[in-house]
Amino acid sequence: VPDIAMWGAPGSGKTTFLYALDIALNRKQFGFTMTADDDPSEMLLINSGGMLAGGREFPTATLGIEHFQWSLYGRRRQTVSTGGIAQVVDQQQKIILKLADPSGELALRANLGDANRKKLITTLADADGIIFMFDPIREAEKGDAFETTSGLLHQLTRQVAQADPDNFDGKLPHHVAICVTKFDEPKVLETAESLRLLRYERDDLYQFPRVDDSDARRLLTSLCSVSSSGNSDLMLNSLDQHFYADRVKFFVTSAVGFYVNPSTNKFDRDDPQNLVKDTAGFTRSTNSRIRGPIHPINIVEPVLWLGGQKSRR
Ligand SMILES: Nc1nc2c(ncn2[C@@H]2O[C@H](COP(=O)(O)OP(=O)(O)OP(=O)(O)O)[C@@H](O)[C@H]2O)c(=O)[nH]1
Ligand SMILES: [Mg+2]
Repeated sequence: VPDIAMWGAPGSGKTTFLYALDIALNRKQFGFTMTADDDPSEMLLINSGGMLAGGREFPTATLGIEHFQWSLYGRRRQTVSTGGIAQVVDQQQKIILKLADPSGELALRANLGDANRKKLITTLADADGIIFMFDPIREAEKGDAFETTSGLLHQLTRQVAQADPDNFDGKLPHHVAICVTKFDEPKVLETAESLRLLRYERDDLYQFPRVDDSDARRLLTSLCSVSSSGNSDLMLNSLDQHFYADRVKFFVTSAVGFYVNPSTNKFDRDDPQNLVKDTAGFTRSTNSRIRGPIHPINIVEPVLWLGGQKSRR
């Protein structure tokens, strides 16, 4: 069973991502249902729907590290080869999601001595998959993605190396889903548009724009070039250095998705944002609210991708 841990700056959208998972599974036919394996995970499932969809509120900032475990049950189309003949079959699949959701504060250098930081490093070191959240809004304003990433990578690498020095070859063994969050933000949408990366799916009722996974890295690179510190290209470089390229996949995501114009029941390019903010700038649960029904984008996909990888144990 692959263990998955999350990692990203404060306010990058980790907890909202988790809260949106169940709604995302219900919105689109992924063919998976989700059940909780313990009480806190069940509480999150019960509360998350009510909070995001009903109360239209964001979760509060995470303290320490929260651990959840869910099971996803479903069928997946898979190509199997029997006697050299490839066949597409529907296979029953169960994915156990063991997920750690840390406070982004632990990624900051100021909290190096925090006991939970040690725990975060251990959780990440032991995980098979990592969901890495890159918040383009925070990066444009604070520009600390490189600083927070590289410190953690150094500690993580040391821990993995020391745990198994004979087999360590300089790279981390994890699968990593690098998620650009807040795709619904006008700045991010505009950047994707100017790069001509927006795609529309023919069978999408709402005509939401999307960015293909194969273009996600390009968008991230471009968003990095407008970072306020000018250092975020270094972040991408250090991720490249520490992980195997064929174990990294990029996704462009949004937990709340775009606003649906009630009169047309479609995405409206002139009024896309599904968020109301009281304060300009990067956001906290207290100064932003969700505007309408949520339509998560690329929330299930990274989880299924990581969940489908083999555990190292
Ligand atoms: N535009 C947009 N904003 C989002 C989205 N998801 C989260 N946010 C904003 O980001 C804020 C922080 O989200 P959280 O999910 O709490 O972020 P976090 O990474 O868990 O933060 P910590 O627990 O403090 O590390 C929210 O209060 C929202 O204002 C999204 O999909 N789109
Ligand atoms: Mg959180």
